[in-house]
Amino acid sequence: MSPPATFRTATHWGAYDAAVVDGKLTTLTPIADDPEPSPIGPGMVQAIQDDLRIRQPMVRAGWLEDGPGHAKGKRGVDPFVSVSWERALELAAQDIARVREAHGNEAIYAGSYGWASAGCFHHAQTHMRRFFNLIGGNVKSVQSYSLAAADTIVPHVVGSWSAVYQNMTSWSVIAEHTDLMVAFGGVPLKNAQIDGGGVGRHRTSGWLKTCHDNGVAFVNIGPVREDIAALANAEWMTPRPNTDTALMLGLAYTLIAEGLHDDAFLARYAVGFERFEPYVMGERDGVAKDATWAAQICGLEADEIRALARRMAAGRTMLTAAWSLQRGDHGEQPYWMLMTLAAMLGQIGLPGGGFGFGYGAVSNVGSVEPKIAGPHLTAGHSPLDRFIPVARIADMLLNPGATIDYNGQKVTFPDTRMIYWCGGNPFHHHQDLNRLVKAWQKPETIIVNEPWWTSLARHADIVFPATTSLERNDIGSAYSDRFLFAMQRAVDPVGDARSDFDIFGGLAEQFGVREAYDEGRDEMAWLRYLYNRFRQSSAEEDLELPEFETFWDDGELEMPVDDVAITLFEDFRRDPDAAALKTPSGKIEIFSETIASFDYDDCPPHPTWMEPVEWLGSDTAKEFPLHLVSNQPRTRLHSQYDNGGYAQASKV
Ligand SMILES: Nc1nc2c(c(=O)[nH]1)N[C@H]1C(S)=C(S)[C@@H](COP(=O)(O)OP(=O)(O)OC[C@H]3O[C@@H](n4cnc5c(=O)[nH]c(N)nc54)[C@H](O)[C@@H]3O)O[C@H]1N2
Ligand SMILES: Nc1nc2c(c(=O)[nH]1)N[C@H]1C(S)=C(S)[C@@H](COP(=O)(O)OP(=O)(O)OC[C@H]3O[C@@H](n4cnc5c(=O)[nH]c(N)nc54)[C@H](O)[C@@H]3O)O[C@H]1N2
Ligand SMILES: [Mo]
Repeated sequence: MSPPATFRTATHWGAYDAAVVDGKLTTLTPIADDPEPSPIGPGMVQAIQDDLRIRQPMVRAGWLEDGPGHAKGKRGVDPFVSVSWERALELAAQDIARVREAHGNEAIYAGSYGWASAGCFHHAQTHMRRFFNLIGGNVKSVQSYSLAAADTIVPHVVGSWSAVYQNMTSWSVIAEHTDLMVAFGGVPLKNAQIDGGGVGRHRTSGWLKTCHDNGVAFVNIGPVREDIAALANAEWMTPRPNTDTALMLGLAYTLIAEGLHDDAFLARYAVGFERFEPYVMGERDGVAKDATWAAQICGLEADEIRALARRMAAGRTMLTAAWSLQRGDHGEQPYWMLMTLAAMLGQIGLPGGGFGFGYGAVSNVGSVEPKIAGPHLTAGHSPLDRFIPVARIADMLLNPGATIDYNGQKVTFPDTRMIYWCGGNPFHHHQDLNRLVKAWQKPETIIVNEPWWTSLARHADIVFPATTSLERNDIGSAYSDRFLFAMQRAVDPVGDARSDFDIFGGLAEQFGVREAYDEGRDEMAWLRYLYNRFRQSSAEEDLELPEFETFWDDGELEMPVDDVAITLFEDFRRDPDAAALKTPSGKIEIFSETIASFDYDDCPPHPTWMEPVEWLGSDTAKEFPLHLVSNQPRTRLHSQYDNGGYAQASKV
């Protein structure tokens, strides 16, 4: 046996060294400098070359025999036949051309949501978009399953979601200044393993420990105790899932009733408190949203709620909510209410006070790492401007031509004849999968690039086998930290798999746009080009980076930049005129005239408790008393590497 060769690689859950013996991947070892490496990485070994890999281009037998448009429930049931690359590319290109000619590019949905793999060149969806942009575009998706409600409500309240996300108060500031961190949905370390594009160093559990050692008290509010690790010794409150807004209203009532809210802050930095307060006090509907009212809805003790409100007002308090809270029915409300509660406490913009979202949701939230946009591939310009909100896919397929309300706009669903998906899995990520399965039979053709026989690949007509990142060269660069990793090809492509770059290159060739698509560069030429472009823009900011070859041989590059220590909205607090928020009033909008103008039944103009469709306080819960919390999995990223060793070992 020859000695193992080692290759550096990067994943959404960290960087590893891959050992390969005789062409076979044997181990993935976390890089030495990562203080809390994720165990998902080593478990990839079992999956990369396993029997679930798709080894040749495959076509659904019924589609091949009867032609496009003959699904009739057979997608996901029919067998597949293997075809050559030449034939597969020709079939796909001919059908894309047919759909464009007969129905226009708006009949092609390539919204293709999903996490794909780390690597700034081989980013699956960017290649797909580069290709479609060259042939007239496609219907795309906007926003994410992660954060769509936050992304929509937060701008109405404080002006911008990205400004909040990118400037979340740093852990170092919390550790130094915060007395009490009240975390709705906790700070789940299981989730902090991950970050889009990678994690150079995992530090969240270290920060939790530092905070605890410094005397920061934690309250974990949610259904799962370990959403805050035992090392932080958090108190635990367990309201019924999906009732956080009611709990926060009960806290708000107590603050008002006991004169603990900050009138001066509300007058100077917020608008609309005077229209929200009567709702809380029950002056309009006769229902006081007091602690007793909240306790009944949430299944808590009223005294617990009152005591927490008093404690929040007594010291420096950081309020935070997990992303999961906005991923439920009326998901806008707990986020709006959290910001309102923080405004009432009057500590927004003070070190260690105010609010934040998603500490622990991914590794970078609160991190002291500077956020750096590393090398990246661009997709070009889309000639077609049609979109759907991402989670509307089943609605779109089932209701072509229907018009829906979306954040004050109208969106009309296109008549989708073709779907192209790559780097995601709707059969993992969509809600109500039975409805999706039904909707999925409607398009004439579905094309998928995938490394494995996932539920998505099994429900396609043409399946292109894609390589994994261990079968190609790339650069690992997460926007969330200062590290760049060489991702060195460790093993040969499994079977006849090709990279998404090669697959779309092959399709571009059929349409006569290959030159525009790949700009005459092969994989390594692209890596050099992207790296050098980044090196040059860094030099303009006086950051000297090594030459590509040095970086590539070292396997890692740490950018010479300092840690950050951010307090969210510090500038706004210091000078609310000069640093006005990007809301219509320039202030925090507790009441939003914009939202009032939408006149939506399910989103009143100030934070409001509305019963969710399903919850444990409803009448149906008497018959069905189990609430299933389908949170993010500890042992994988979504559906990825469920066939890996770590996830498999966790199975019951
Ligand atoms: N019940 C429930 N559902 C949820 C959630 C929940 O909490 N509960 N969370 C939601 C959230 S927040 C999200 S973000 C979504 C995630 O949903 P997705 O991002 O769609 O899930 P993944 O399993 O990461 O899908 C990625 C797919 O890309 C494939 N892939 C990886 N690398 C490559 C590549 O280089 N090329 C190609 N062509 N394919 C590649 C993988 O094999 C995998 O099948 O799920 C959502 N769904
Ligand atoms: N290991 C791992 N980490 C991941 C991911 C993964 O797939 N695997 N996915 C990544 C992605 S794409 C995203 S978007 C983030 C998502 O980040 P989050 O949305 O924060 O993650 P979740 O695990 O869905 O939810 C966090 C916790 O909220 C609690 N919770 C659920 N419902 C309620 C409720 O109604 N009220 C309260 N107070 N708490 C509730 C649950 O106990 C859950 O453990 O995670 C990222 N991190
Ligand atoms: Mo997500």
